[in-house]
Amino acid sequence: MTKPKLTYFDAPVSRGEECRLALHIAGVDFEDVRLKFDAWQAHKPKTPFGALPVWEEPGKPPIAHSNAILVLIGRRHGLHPKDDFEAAQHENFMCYVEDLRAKVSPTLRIKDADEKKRVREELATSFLPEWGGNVERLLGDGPFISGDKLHVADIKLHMAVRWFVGGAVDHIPATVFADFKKLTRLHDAVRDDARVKAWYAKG
Ligand SMILES: N[C@@H](CCC(=O)N[C@@H](CS)C(=O)NCC(=O)O)C(=O)O
Repeated sequence: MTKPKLTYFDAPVSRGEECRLALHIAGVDFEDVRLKFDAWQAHKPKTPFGALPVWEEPGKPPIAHSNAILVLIGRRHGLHPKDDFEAAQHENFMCYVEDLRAKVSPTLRIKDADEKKRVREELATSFLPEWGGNVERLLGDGPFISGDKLHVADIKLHMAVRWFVGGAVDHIPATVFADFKKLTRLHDAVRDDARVKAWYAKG
């Protein structure tokens, strides 16, 4: 291995994509390893905790967990606050995105269509509005968590909102977070960042 490497599934989503975006914005030259889903079971035992993303640097042990990877990138490249308290505020948002994923991701594996609809509709009327409201109350004048500077935690919140705004999650309305103006503004500000646009323009 001659340069650092991020391994995730071959899809521009979730925990892997937020790490790729952070690395791109930070200007890190990294190997973007995209694992096909059918290669996962063979690869899983080679990862630290049986999950992706995984970050590797020459001569160092691998790092797992998206938040650990994001904070490492953020600290090194000015995308995570230097002040300890402000950093913890950012990390509480990052952990809260993981709470959201822990609620919604298991519904991807529900096989029964009626049960999936029931569970997702319940999330759409209870957990998700509560989640959005809690984030909204903690956001300030924006557009990002710490004003006009984008950090890794903003990327993470953006990815959480982006999951739903396209309407790709059946039974969860694309408008589930629309009432939360600050959260929507943050999502849009990350989407419209020139570096983020450049990442998607690469194709
Ligand atoms: N807390 C971990 C969760 C990692 C995780 O569950 N990753 C999913 C993909 S987003 C995964 O590897 N799923 C496959 C599996 O668990 O077998 C993180 O933030 O990275």
